[in-house]
Amino acid sequence: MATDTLTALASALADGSVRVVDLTQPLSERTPVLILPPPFANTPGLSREDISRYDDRGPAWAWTTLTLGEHVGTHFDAPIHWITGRDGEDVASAPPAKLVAPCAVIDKSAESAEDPDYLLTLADVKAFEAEHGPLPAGGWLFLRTGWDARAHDQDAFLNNAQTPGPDVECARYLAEEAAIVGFGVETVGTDAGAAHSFDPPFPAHNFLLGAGKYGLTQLANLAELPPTGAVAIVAPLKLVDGTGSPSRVFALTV
Ligand code: 23J
Ligand code: MN
Repeated sequence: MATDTLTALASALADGSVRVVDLTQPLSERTPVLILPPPFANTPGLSREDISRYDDRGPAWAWTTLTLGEHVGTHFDAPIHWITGRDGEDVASAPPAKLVAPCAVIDKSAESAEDPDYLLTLADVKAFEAEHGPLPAGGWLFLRTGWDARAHDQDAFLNNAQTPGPDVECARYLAEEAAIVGFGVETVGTDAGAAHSFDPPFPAHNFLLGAGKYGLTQLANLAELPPTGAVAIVAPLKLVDGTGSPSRVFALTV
């Protein structure tokens, strides 16, 4: 029976009736990076240095050394990223079965275009659940805001820290009551740009990571997914003691 399911999936992938959508932003020196206000330290983006480039240092091969923060580009937040989750999982400990899981997509792109500080509320999530059923048990909630269209440009993407995200009550619900394993966004962080001044600060990080759940940022192409029914494949590096990791993220959708 399970074999038939996989055979059917393989056929559907081959004939295109199930599509693979790439939810990953390109990772390069130009990938936008979070900027926290003083006095906080900031992460480097990506930089590269040649080890050799078909030259004296290696005549037939090119390879480079990467420098980048764990939290750069499309990336995964592990529970130990936040002090509330410090006794939880590092990136390497996240079980694969939680990384390949159903995803629901809540679309607040119109609201976010109208108001870049748009806050996702508990009422928004309840309305979504009333229409589409409960958020997927053991799955992901992805917030669509249209922010992926800005990801080619650091200034447009950070937007002077005016970016959408969940409010405190919504973050608490997603962490403590919804049966999801994680929350993913198109913006630079799972929290809104204004969330440093919330109580508690950065509630999505505080509550979700504190509950042992995951974050996922800088997603692309959520517009191609239905509100429910897609399956996410989230692939961070198996980085021992990692607090986060750049990740390749796909979705399977009909
Ligand atoms: C550290 C502090 C605040 C934030 C973040 C990191 C992130 O967005 C992140 O990538 O985890 S908001
Ligand atoms: Mn992060």
